Amino acid sequence: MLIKSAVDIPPSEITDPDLFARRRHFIQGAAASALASGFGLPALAAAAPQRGEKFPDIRKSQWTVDEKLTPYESVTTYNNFYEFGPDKDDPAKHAHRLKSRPWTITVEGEVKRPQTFAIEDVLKWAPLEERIYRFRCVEGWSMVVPWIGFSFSEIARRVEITGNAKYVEFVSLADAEQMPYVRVPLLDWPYVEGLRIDEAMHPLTLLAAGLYGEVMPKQNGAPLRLIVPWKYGFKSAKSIVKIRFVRDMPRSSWMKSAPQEYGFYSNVNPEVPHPRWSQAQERRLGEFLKRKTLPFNGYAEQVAALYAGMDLRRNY
Ligand SMILES: Nc1nc2c(c(=O)[nH]1)N[C@H]1C(S)=C(S)[C@@H](COP(=O)(O)O)O[C@H]1N2
Ligand SMILES: [Mo]
Repeated sequence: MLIKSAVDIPPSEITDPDLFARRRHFIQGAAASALASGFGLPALAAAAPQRGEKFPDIRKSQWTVDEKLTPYESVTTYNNFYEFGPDKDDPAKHAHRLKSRPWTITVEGEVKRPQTFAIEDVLKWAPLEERIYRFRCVEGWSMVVPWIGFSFSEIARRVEITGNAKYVEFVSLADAEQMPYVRVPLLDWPYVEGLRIDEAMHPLTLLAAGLYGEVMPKQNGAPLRLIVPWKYGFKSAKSIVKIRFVRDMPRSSWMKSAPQEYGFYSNVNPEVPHPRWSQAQERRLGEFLKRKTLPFNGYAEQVAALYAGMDLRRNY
């Protein structure tokens, strides 16, 4: 479907600017007509995004890389958050419409104590840590971000998962009143992603509530989003409202939109090209020269054992 394939072509890989322009025009036309009823196109974000509130008492973490940080400005203005539009600057322009308080997160499925938590309570589950992670988008750009959060595994203790919990499904908010592009079939909404239970329970898997010492900017997935640093960025679902522990492998929004391009695992792997471009290299936001992409995004030592015996070309 044209409207879907257009959004995930990395701008850097476009060789035919004319074709790109036509596709963009098509998307915008479709978006405009979908929006015509009821939802006025938002005015440009009033002023520069407000810097967020600081978290007190942030601990340092052992799960941190010693690399040059990507500037706050780049991390918060070059985003993928399709609920707010397909262009990199759409989230920073439109995400001010997101109401990140009050906010609840429902935890259900294969758990002894399904519950809906207020975000304020979720943030008390564990001490907040600063973790500097590499983050690699499937489109070929990457960044190094000081996230604030705690390991997802803390959640299991709260809800007592059963032995039937083999996978975890993460569901993002899909509210057309706040998110204009939820009226546009760019993806199958709500945005859904999934992990195998052992991937979810790995200490590197982070529930992030902030970055650069501050509450999460809305364009980066306020109030709480996932970060799975050894996988392509799309696994890291934003603005999570539901976490489901399930028996069967979830079908993510990206698997539904293009199964031949986006598999369930989506581990960063320089040796397995995306069907339309290589994954051997990446460009750090703000840098000119490309660098080599590392297996598991540089986290092989920590996570490769999770995939022992698996054919990672087939399980991409
Ligand atoms: N709900 C939701 N989550 C999402 C996305 C999205 O469009 N919607 N985009 C994904 C993709 S493709 C990437 S690369 C990262 C981008 O995170 P960032 O904007 O904080 O860099 O968010 C991921 N999580
Ligand atoms: Mo991405």
